[in-house]
Amino acid sequence: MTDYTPTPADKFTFGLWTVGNVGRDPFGEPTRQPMSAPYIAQKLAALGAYGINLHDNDLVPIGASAAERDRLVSDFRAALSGHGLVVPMATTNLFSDPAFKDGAFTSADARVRAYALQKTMLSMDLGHELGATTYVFWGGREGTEVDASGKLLDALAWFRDSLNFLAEYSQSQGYGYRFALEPKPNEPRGDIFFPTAGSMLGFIPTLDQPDLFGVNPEFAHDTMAGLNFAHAVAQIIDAGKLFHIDLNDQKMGRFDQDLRFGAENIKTAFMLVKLLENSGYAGPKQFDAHALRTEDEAGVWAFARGCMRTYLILKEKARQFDEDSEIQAALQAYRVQDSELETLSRGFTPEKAQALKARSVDRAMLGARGPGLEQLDQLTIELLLGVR
Ligand code: GCO
Ligand code: MN
Ligand code: MN
Repeated sequence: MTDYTPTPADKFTFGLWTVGNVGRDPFGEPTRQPMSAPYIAQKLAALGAYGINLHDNDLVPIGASAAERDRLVSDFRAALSGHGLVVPMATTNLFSDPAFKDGAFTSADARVRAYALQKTMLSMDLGHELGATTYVFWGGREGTEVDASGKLLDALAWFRDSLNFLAEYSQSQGYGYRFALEPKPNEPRGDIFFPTAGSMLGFIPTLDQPDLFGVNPEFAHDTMAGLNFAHAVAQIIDAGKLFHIDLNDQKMGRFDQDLRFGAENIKTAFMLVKLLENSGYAGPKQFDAHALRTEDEAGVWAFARGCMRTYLILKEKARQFDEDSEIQAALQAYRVQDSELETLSRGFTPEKAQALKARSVDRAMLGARGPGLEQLDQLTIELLLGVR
């Protein structure tokens, strides 16, 4: 591949809220004008994107009249079909309105929990109308600053009840959604419930219909917490739960930066792309990020183009990695195979256990071996730097 221009076959998606981000931060006012959803569809289609995802209120302002809702939805649908874009994923804004300031499904106020359910059902109706088949739950306000509030166990139960209710709602309506739970450790809450992929994977089997639920991991969320995102995604793939993915970038230990994909951690981004491509993940790849606050509209489209272009460049690098004979030789040398020992070590029998226990081990030889990882890593770096 020499041209890194995406096509819809690459399945790149953006949230309306990503390229539509107006550059507001806790210290400063917006630096860009809002853009309408049909205009965003036109621009993203021209760049080669596959689809657009949305929160209910990215399209329909909270409190809009039925007539206004219908007009906004039909204008957006016309733009989508006119530009050949789809809406693979929908989600609910359960974090902007002050009603949700202390949580939505995990609020200590039963009235807020009921409102969160109502709002989510209406948003699921909207998503279905637009063709979405994946529904994301990101619990941005589902957390605490004050644990003396004493709701740690209750919150888990309330969250479970809500997801069980909504899964049944989807089925009763014939929507057929698959649900993707998105972990994040903090921001906007001091501590958000279910901070990691592992927390979600542990929680899913406690739901009434666990097969309907998977994970929507995000690069920045693990990186903020100092975790390795590729490791998290590998565990989700291993569990068969990669239902959706949010790609962006982030410096470790900072505020939530939502940087352009590949802007910061090239090596982890490379390992991630390689993992996704080799795993056969066939779902959409959403860029959940936004242009820097410094940028004007041209910078927004440069940001969007850059996310997709970097992914495609890394995808090509992954193919080169797999075809590079020196790298492949280093990988082969790294893995030591021993078919007799591998047979003994897999699939317990009392005889195998006895034979293994009786075996003499040359610890000094094992400890003395150099696995060649410095050389492998340098080769990887040189590949990424473009000199291989
Ligand atoms: C964040 C989250 C959100 C969610 C979005 C869709 O850090 O703000 O990543 O962007 O992904 O609400 O669920
Ligand atoms: Mn995020
Ligand atoms: Mn996200």
